[in-house]
Amino acid sequence: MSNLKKIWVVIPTYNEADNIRALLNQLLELSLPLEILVVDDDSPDGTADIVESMNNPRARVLRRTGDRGYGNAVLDGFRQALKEKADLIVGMDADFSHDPQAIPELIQATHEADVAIGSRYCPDGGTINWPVHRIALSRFANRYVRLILGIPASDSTSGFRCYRREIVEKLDLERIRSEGYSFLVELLYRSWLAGARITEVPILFRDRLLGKSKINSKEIYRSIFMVLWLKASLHRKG
Ligand SMILES: Nc1nc2c(ncn2[C@@H]2O[C@H](COP(=O)(O)OP(=O)(O)O)[C@@H](O)[C@H]2O)c(=O)[nH]1
Ligand SMILES: [Mg+2]
Repeated sequence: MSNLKKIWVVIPTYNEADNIRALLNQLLELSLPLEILVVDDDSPDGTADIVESMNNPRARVLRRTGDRGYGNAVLDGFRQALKEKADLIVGMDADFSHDPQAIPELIQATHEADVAIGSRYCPDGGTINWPVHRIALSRFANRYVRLILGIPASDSTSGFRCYRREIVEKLDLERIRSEGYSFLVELLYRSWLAGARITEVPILFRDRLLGKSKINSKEIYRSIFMVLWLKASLHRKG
C-alpha cells in the first residue's frame, strides 16, 4: 500500500555544499520512490547548483532569495509538496544528523499516526558526538516545551519528521509565526491542536561532520518567549 503513496522529502539548506550530494545519493538509493525538494536560501557555497548538476528528476531545488530562514524555507517546501499532491511529507536536515535509513520506519509509523517524529529522547533514541552543551540545551528545551504546552512527545524540537498530507492541510501555514527552533515546536503544537495523532520513532542523531551549524543564541532566547506566546494564543479545541 505504502509504495503507492507519493512521498516528498523536504530539505532546507544553507551552505551545505559539503553534504548535499552524498545525502541525495543516499536518499535516491533507498528502495522508496522518494521525491526530494531541497529548499535553498541562495547559499553562497553553491549548494543549489550542486543539486541541479546532479540532473535527477527526483531531486529538485527550490531557490529562495530575500530573507533567509529555516522555518520559512520548510514552509515553502511543504506548500510545494501539497501543491504537487504529496501524500506524505518528510522533513530532514542536510547535514547527516538525520540518517536516511530511518525514513522507512518513519513512513511506516504514519500508518497509525499523523505525525511521526524521529526522536532522540524516546526509549532507544539518542545522540552521538553532540557537544554536552548542545545536549543540555536540547533536553532543557524539550522539558520546558512539554511542561508549558503539554504536547505528548519527548522530542518536540526534532526536525526529522514525517507528516500525513491531511494534517498539514489542516494547519493554516500562513499563520505560523516562529522561525528557527520554535518553528518546529509551533508546527507540532498546531498539529496536535488540530487533532494529530503523534508518534515517535527512536533515532540516533549524529552531530554534523562537515559544514557549520547555524544556531545562534538570539534564536534560543526568542524561542523561549515564543513557547509562552503559543501557550497564550492557541488552545486545544473541543
Ligand atoms: N533554507 C535554509 N536552510 C537553513 C537555514 N538555516 C539552517 N538551515 C538548514 O537547516 C538544517 C539544520 O540546520 P543546522 O545549522 O544544522 O542546525 P543545528 O542542527 O540545530 O545545528 C540544515 O540542513 C541547514 O542547512 C536557513 O536560513 N535557510
Ligand atoms: Mg545540524
